[in-house]
Amino acid sequence: MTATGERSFPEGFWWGVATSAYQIEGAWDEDGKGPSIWDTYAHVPGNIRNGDTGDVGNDHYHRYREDVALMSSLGAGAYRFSISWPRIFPEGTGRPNEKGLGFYDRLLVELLAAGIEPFATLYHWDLPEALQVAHGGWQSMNTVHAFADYAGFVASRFSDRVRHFFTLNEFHSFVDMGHRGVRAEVGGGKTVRLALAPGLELSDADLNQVRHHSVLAHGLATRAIRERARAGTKVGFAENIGTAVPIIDTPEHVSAAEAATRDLNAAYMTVMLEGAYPDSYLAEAGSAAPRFTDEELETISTPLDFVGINVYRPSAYVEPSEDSRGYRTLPVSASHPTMGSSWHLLDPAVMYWAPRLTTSLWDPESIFITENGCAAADVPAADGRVYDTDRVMFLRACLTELQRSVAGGAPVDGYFHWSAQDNLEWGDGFGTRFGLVYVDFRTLERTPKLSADWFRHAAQRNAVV
Ligand code: GBH
Repeated sequence: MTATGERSFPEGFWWGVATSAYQIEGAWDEDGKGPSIWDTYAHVPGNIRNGDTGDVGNDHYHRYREDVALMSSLGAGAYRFSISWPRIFPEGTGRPNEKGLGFYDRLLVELLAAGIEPFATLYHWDLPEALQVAHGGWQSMNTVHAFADYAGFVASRFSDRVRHFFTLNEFHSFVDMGHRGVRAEVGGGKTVRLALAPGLELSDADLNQVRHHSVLAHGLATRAIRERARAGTKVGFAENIGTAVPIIDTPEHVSAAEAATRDLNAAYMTVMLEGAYPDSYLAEAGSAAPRFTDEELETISTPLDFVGINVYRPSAYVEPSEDSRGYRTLPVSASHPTMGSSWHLLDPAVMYWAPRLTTSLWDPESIFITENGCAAADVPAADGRVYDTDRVMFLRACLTELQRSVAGGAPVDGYFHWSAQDNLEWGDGFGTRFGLVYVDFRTLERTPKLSADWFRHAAQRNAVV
């Protein structure tokens, strides 16, 4: 079938689904788990829509067997999940909690028996509350060192079964949204304000220092994992890359998009992959610039086995300009379409440009699309099925663009759909659904959606279908 051949992915391409601990596990205070900053944040009325919390979540902690079976039925060959730090170290440091480790042991048994490759994220935002209280969380180097110790310990325990570890998920999100609040542009000059736990409002200088601590934590953790894991264990990060999409595919416009993408990611991907903060970032920060040493920059840019990028939307549209930056950011049209989340500007082309620009800017050995997906107003129809035609449209369009990027030479080795099932969408609560599988949060019954059929066919044929 020629049509399929032209639209296929390289042999060995991973088709996966993704989740995170706080969003699905529930069992928030079971088996010795300590509270995380998300438990504390969610328990304050007003922080999460409808007063939803992750206390029970999807009850994945008890239903993981059914959930792995569901992933199998989706044709997933890989699963990206996160490990809850306060389940392993209830206070953030100290003695490991064997019961918490036992949960991930059981999950891994189930995944490996199903032939699903586990990819583990070590930090998906659920910082042990004890570290927030004692040290101000990521404001302190104590947390940075505690994270590296935890990462090395987890790798020593699980690297006989887990071959890929992601250090931290979405630096820009948990740092900027958690310590200041971020405004995302959604067209027509409108913005939406986004916040995450711990819900702080730091000064510029303090925020820049937290940013620096987060990338330093990544570098130290990478080294700790390499020291303590089995030889051959692969390490990288997962970042929600800020992507500048060029309007036209010409060398001049692409150069402008490269310069803008490098600036958009200055405090995170750029410093991790280049080992230096861009001059423009430091100049703009002025006296609020982070304090750092050359040795820290070297740690932050420890060579990686792969780069993980979460790709949802363009951060900006740009065109070339004569000024020193080399690009101009364009306003977004008031009628630009969005998907089911307030911030989710729709443009499938970002799935072409994010891997292409990552490759031309930083030339990584390997790239994973660690997240991509959309929220939709999923409602079971009279026949019990969920007809998420908009998610199918989104998936097909994004994977068409990804296939084009890979065919053009971007070294992408896998795609993880966010999410395996509906779950607690942070401040948006359970009402904002990202799953391929519908979850009734009253009964916790799971039902695959129409998009699950699409995903299964694509995964089985290793092609856009
Ligand atoms: C990811 O967040 C998270 O990793 C995951 O836990 C979450 O459930 C999922 O995606 C769906 O939201 O990009 O210019 O709008 C990514 C979502 C990234 C959305 C940062 C808001 C703000 C800046 N967020 N984004 S912009």
